Amino acid sequence: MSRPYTFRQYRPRPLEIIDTTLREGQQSSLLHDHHKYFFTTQDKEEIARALILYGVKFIELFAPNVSAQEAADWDVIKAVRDDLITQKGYTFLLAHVRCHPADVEAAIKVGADGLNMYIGTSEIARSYNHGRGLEEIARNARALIEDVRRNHPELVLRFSGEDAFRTRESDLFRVYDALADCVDRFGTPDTVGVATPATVAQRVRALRARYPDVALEGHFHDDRGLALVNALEAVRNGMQYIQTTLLGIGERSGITSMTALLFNLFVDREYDRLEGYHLRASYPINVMMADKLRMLVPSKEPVSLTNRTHAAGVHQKAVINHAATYEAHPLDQFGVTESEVLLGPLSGWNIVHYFLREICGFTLDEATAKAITADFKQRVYHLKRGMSPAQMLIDLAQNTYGLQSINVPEQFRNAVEQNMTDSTSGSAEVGEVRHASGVILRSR
Ligand code: HCA
Ligand code: CU
Repeated sequence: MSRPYTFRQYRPRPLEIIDTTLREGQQSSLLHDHHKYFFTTQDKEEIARALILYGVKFIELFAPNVSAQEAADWDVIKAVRDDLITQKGYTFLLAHVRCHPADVEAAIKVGADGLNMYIGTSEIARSYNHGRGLEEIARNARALIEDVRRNHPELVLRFSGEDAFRTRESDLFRVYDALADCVDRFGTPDTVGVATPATVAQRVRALRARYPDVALEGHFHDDRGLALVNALEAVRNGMQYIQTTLLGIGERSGITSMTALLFNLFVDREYDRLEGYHLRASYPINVMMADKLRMLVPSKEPVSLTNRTHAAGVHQKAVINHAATYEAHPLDQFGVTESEVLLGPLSGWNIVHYFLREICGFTLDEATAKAITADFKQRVYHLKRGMSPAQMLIDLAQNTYGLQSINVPEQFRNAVEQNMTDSTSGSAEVGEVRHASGVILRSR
């Protein structure tokens, strides 16, 4: 099969994300169990397109023999990739394959750019998954890989000892020693999420020392909540390829989130590892993914609006003055371009005064603002369904306290609104007001 471009012509960047949202991500219980929903072909197209536009150069897909649908979707995703070559360069589509000729043949037939081969190497995987010994694993893998190399030298080949972090180092070496001269990368998946930053650092260093000519790839599961920190530690110790998914979705609690990893590298000033990634698209890509999962961007995701949302009165007052008081990180550079202040029972009189005066245009003094706030804090607990705290506050101000807003004649309205809202951010929705400081007030 002739290709316009192959891995041999590519010079890998200091950090290459291998996104596996369309492979590992599809194993998430969020799809199967909770939402009883599967990615449509269109979802996959959109995810692939977003990843490529973001700057990802390696996308992992299932071997096409997993299901007829997966096989058909290869062509669709290839078309998306081809469509973006002029704009973004080439993106490698990698097939996740067992060390099995059936998987390998199917992947080659569908036009994969590379093969991500895996087989369990830990004692438990060997006993309960496939029953083979280390020598047999190495011998079979070598035969298969040599064959692929000979017939398809353009393919980029990776070999992973599945459950690598429960595989004794000496056992992993026995298998990897036999393959080091015929693969491009070794994967070291932490299949069940047992690794810690210390074990990751030790493993990466040992593998680098032993196989200086083979690139290393990590894949860290989040069973202990360490997927992010393990990936960071791997990168710091010289691992060049990291597998991630959008929002970190995957089997069980998932793996490292792509934007969380890149955001942390940025915070730690590892700028050279961020070459080619469109960081400002981080929040939008998270929103796109959350949307597909029919949820909000999770609150634990570092690149989230939650991290720029303030509910406590003390925080709200300070953020209005100077957002950095409660926002330490450059989230605007990751596409979270506004702070959010939620009006609610924890809001203080400062924000109520600010909202009613600056945003709604009421004339009121501080004493009235304090009285309204006290009232608001009681009533907001009994909010009627469908009414927002902001509506309640306006209602209170007008009907209980008789506040008047300045009545601006029609022909001047736009000019005044421009003063009160940030003209650069377009029109504000009802119950949502943008302020020139970049703070957005929203009541939900
Ligand atoms: C799987 C297991 C895997 C494979 C990772 C790899 C893991 O779902 O097949 O191929 O490197 O976590 O070990 O995702
Ligand atoms: Cu996995």
